Amino acid sequence: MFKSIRESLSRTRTTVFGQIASVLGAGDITEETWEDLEALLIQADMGVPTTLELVEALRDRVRREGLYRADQLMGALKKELRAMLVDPPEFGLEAPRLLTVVMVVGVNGSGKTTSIGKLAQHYKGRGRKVMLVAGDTFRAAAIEQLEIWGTRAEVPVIAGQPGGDPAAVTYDGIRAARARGYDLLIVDTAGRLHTKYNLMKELEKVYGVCRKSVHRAPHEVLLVLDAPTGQNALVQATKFKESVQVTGVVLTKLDSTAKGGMVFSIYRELGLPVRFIGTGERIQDLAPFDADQFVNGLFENS
Ligand SMILES: Nc1nc2c(ncn2[C@@H]2O[C@H](COP(=O)(O)OP(=O)(O)OP(=O)(O)O)[C@@H](O)[C@H]2O)c(=O)[nH]1
Ligand SMILES: [Mg+2]
Repeated sequence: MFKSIRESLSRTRTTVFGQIASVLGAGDITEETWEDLEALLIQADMGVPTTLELVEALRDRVRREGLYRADQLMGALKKELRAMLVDPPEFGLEAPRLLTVVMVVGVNGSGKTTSIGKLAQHYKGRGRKVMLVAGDTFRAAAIEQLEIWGTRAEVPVIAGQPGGDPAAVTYDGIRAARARGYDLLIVDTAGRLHTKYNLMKELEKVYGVCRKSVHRAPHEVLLVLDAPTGQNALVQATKFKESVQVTGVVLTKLDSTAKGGMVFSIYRELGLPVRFIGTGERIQDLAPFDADQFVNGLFENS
C-alpha cells in the first residue's frame, strides 16, 4: 500500500546522489575526487560537520584497504554511509502494550497532522486500534483538519474546544482510549515556533500528562522535520529536545526536495533515528525508514 523507500528517493537519486557516481568516474583517486565528493555531500544537505567526518572515515578506509581507483570508492562510500545510521533501539510503536501513547511535535507546517493521518492508516492496517487526540487547540482549523484525517483513516478523534487546554484534551484522550479498548493513541500538538517560551511550556504539560497517566508514556515522541528546511531543521530540533524527550524523527516532504543528506546529520548531530519518511500529501505517502534500503536507494540506477 505504501510507497517503497526506493520510489521515495527517485528525485534524490537522479539529482544529487546520482551525480556522485559520475564525479567519482573511472580514473585514480585524486585530491580533486575528494573535493568534488565533499561539495556534493554538502549540497545534498548532509551538513558540514557530518560531511567532514564522513570524508575522513572514507579516507581512512581507502588507506586501510589500499583502494586507488575512484570507482572503488562507491562501495566504500556506501559502507561508511550505512555505518553512520547506527541501528536505533526498538521502535516503541511496534511493541505490544495495553496502550501506546505517541506525541507528535514540530514547528508550524512541518507536516505533523498529515503524518498523523498517514500513521493512523499505517498502524490500523497492522491491526492496531488507533485513536487520535486533537492536542492542537491553538489554531482554529486544526481540530477540523485532524478530524478529516480521522475520517480518511477511519479512526476516532478525541477533541475539545478551540482555545482549550491541550493537556486536558490529552488526558481525555487517554481515558477514552482505555475505556474503549484502543491500544495506540497519537497526540497531535500545535505547531510552534521553537523560540516561543509559553508554547514550549504547554508542550511540556502535555508530555507530563502522558507520563503521569500511562506507564512509561509517552512511548515515542516523534519530531516532524520538513526536508526542504535543510540544516535549519537541526536548530529547531535542538530546541524541542530541550523541552521534551524526543525519540525519533519523521522526515517529511522528501518528494519536494532532492536533499536526502539530512538523514545523516539527523543521526550524527542529533543522535536521533529517522522512523518514517513522508513523500507526498496523500495518505499512502509514507515509508517506514530502513537504513539499508535508504543507503541503497540513494544510488541504485532507476
Ligand atoms: N509534498 C509534501 N507535502 C506534505 C508532506 N507532508 C505534509 N505536507 C503538506 O504540508 C502542509 C502542512 O502540513 P500539516 O500536516 O498541516 O502540518 P502541521 O505540522 O500539522 O502544521 P500546523 O498544524 O500548522 O503546525 C500541508 O499542505 C501538507 O499537505 C509531504 O511528505 N510531502
Ligand atoms: Mg497541524
